[in-house]
Amino acid sequence: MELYLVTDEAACLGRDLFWVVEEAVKGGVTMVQLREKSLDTRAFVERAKRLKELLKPYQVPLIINDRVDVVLASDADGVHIGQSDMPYETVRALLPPGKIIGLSAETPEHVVEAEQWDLAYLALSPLYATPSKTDHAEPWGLTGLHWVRANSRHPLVVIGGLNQQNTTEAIENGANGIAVISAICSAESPRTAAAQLKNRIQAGQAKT
Ligand code: TZP
Ligand code: MG
Repeated sequence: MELYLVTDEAACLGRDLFWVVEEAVKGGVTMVQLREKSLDTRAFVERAKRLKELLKPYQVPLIINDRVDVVLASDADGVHIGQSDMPYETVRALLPPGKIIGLSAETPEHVVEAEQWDLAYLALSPLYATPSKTDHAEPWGLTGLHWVRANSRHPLVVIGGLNQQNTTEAIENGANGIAVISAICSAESPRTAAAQLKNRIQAGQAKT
């Protein structure tokens, strides 16, 4: 989850979502989350199956937002849950062994509670305010990121407002990875944008 792409067709400037994802993966994306807030279930499953096939040769894991049933139906690699989705224990009990779970944390209480769980990553949501998610919580900012780093054993992903300008500092300040929608989906070249973000991540890692 070093460079984690979260999909949003509406952010793709009219271009095909599968093309955007494949370009981004060629540029260096290491994990993809299919996030669909308005597709019906059948279309969601079809899209998940197609993405899973697309990502297989690249060995990039596919994570499904919110929906454990879509993970099972598409044989995706795991699920991303938020604080109002199915609770962790229920998700873990429903998933076969080997599937991974990522969780969004919006408050210090969420971070502390998550210490007891087996998570592939904890996502600080949002790091910065972003128009890509209108109902987001109070941003963590770098001060919040510092606190979480000191209080969590999980790999940390930051999401919300990450771009070419602020990626390096997020990594320097304790994030293990960044998750983006618009910095890749809305870029003129998703492939170049991903490659440049990867460089910014590496620059941050070199300073830590
Ligand atoms: N969750 C918290 S912020 C966000 C999500 C899905 C949107 C991130 O989009 P962007 O364009 O990378 O700020
Ligand atoms: Mg959710």
